[in-house]
Amino acid sequence: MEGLVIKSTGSRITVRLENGGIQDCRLKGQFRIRDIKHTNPVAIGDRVVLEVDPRHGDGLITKIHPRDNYIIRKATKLSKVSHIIAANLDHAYLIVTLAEPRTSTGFIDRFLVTAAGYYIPASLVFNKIDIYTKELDTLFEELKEIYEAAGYPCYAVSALKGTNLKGLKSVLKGKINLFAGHSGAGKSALINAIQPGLDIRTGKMGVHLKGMHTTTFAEMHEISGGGFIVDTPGIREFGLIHFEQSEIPRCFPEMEKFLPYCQYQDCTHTHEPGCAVKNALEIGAVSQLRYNSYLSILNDS
Ligand SMILES: Nc1nc2c(ncn2[C@@H]2O[C@H](COP(=O)(O)OP(=O)(O)OP(=O)(O)O)[C@@H](O)[C@H]2O)c(=O)[nH]1
Ligand SMILES: [Mg+2]
Ligand SMILES: [Zn+2]
Repeated sequence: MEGLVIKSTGSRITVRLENGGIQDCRLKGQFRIRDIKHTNPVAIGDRVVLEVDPRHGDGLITKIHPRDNYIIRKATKLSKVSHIIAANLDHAYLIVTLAEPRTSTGFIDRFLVTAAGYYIPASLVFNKIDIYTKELDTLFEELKEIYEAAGYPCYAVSALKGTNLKGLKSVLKGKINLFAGHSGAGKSALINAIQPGLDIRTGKMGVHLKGMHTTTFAEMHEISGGGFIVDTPGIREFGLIHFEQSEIPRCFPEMEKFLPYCQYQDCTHTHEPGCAVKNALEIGAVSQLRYNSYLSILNDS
């Protein structure tokens, strides 16, 4: 039988069968021994082959199909072992808010670079617009202009009031979508609003406005009409992938098209003469905000 892994907490794996049924599974021992790089040899989003014992109804995963892509998180920056958050993603959505807890543009850009590093298309969802002040509405408009010009669609929604969910719902349809972002940004609340009836636990915003890591395991939720959303635990920062410095410019889509026109092939777009990226910055084709993020990410890598 073929299935899709929708939840995996240690040794308990939940698989959605092709007929829509749900099957609890274990993983055949050989996978654990073979995969020493990851703490979880099977991940959410994996397409698997399984056998079900007709007597006890126990499922056994016997094969994991090759992954189109996957994103990982390392336990620490230096650790050799990593955890696969999800595999076979069609699209990644960063859920942010300009209210509490405010997401910085530095964090947004690191996420977008990471997604580009994995070749996963990404978008930004600005949540909690019900509590934006006039200033925040204006800030949203400014950021939307910058990010959409860079090639990243932006959505403004309120999970609480159910505002502007229609556009978002239509782009999620039929795809495997990742929802990521800081704890407290409203990832789980937004999934509840998109798919009523799921009743995913959400956090209480009280004294600790930073969010309290309500979601502790990633889980894939089915949306009616087709498609899935992977809810993930909140992330503090991004150290998800190690990039060679020379790979970073291509992860800024709005810079990418200028790269062939730099005078030097190994241009770092910082100080070199005849740099097409700096020229694009001067004429406003690359925004100062995004260029600053580029410098900061280049500096850290
Ligand atoms: N005002 C307002 N509050 C919201 C909105 N969406 C979510 N919240 C509140 O924000 C808090 C956090 O929401 P969650 O959905 O638990 O956040 P999360 O991103 O899933 O957080 P973790 O699971 O910890 O990563 C809850 O108290 C929600 O009620 C919104 O659109 N407007
Ligand atoms: Mg959550
Ligand atoms: Zn250059």
